[in-house]
Amino acid sequence: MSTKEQTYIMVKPDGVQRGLVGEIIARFEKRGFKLVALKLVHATTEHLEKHYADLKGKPFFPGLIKYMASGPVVAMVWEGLDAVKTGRSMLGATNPLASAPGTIRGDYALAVGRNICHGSDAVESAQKEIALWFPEGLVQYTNTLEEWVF
Ligand code: RTP
Repeated sequence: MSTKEQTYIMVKPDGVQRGLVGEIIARFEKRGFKLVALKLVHATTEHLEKHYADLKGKPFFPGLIKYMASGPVVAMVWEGLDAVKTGRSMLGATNPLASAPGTIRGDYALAVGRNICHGSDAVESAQKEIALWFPEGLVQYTNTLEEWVF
């Protein structure tokens, strides 16, 4: 059964540099998700190490942190039916060479180390990531989706 969820979606520094922020937001809006938090952040190394704590032992970890700290990211929370799983399918496979055309990475990326965007991989990790990036909380409001989609 589909349930209303929240997921953490982030445009990585290469996505911001390449001017893909609007495109990524548009895809989530048009799909029918509700934006409940958004900010542009130049994250510290310490903050990014917390976000990627699960990957700490990986050989690509230092390069990943350097890349993520190289410029601002757009941090967002999107809400809607099966937001976590559907958000991941909209992003495409982690390695853009394996991402299907029509996905964000499949349309705009070629390299796993520059794959434009991040999306939570489970409801529990979404909750942790949302708490890490938005300790101030989310924005409460009603829009037409409440009536027309949900
Ligand atoms: P993300 O967290 O960014 O949505 O990515 P993911 O869950 O699909 O993939 P994960 O395995 O958690 O990797 C996180 C990010 O690390 C970079 N990466 N580089 N072999 C490599 O050089 C390599 N593998 C992963 C990617 O930026 C990936 O999104």
